[in-house]
Amino acid sequence: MTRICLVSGGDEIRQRSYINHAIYAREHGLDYRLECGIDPQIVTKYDYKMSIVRRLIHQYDWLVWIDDDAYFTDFESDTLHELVEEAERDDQFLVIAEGPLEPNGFWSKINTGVFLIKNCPESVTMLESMSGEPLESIRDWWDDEAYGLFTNGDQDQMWWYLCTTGLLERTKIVGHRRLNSRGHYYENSLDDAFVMHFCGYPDKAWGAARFARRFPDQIGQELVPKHLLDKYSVAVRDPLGPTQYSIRDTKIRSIGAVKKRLRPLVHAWRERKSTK
Ligand SMILES: [Mn+2]
Repeated sequence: MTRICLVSGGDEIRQRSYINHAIYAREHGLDYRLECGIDPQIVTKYDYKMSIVRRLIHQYDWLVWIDDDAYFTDFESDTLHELVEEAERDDQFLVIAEGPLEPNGFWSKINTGVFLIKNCPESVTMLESMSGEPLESIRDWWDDEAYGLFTNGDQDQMWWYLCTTGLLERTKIVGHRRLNSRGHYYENSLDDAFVMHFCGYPDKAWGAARFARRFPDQIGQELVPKHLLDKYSVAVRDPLGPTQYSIRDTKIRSIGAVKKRLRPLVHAWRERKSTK
């Protein structure tokens, strides 16, 4: 049997997404780990993730990384097993989603918030090499038009590594709905996509609560169907109470409104600066 582990973590426990992740893993027969990624070789905040993956890869056949700000929304779907099977069949060592267009215009070729990686020599070499590559030299190589947003982290390092080693050919890049999507792509149903990733949210607990309110009677702030919370004896639910939620909501909305008003000024300033 293929040993698959779902893993998340970082340098601090920020979100209650571990409830969501642990339940998905139990429902689909995956091992699950929440890990602390402290390590001697950390340069950016994203490196905690890569240090965890580097350390665990040897212990499983496949690792599935999921950020702490990404939540499963379709608990029926067995997408992770399906993707491992497809990748094995097609001799691919990495499965990752495109970075879909965000409301602010950002996009990227891949998004490292969720990915599946096989325990094989190519992966081990990639994990060792990519994090050691200075971001300044990757920035020089980067083509904004072709690759999209430069994020100053592991995502750029991975894209650079895949492109410059030819390993892109052995990578499966799937559509965002299949592995790693965003709130504005959900319409009426929690199975409009497999995973909701709260990329770029100023307050992720507020983001999860706000998303859950779009699906009342189906999910709470853990983004897990109620019958599964019951099944796995989850006692603490919806930690952000209605009062706290509305305080944060008002604060975030007013900051958002100010930013929106300032945006044209910032753009004009940037343009003036770049033409100098
Ligand atoms: Mn993330």
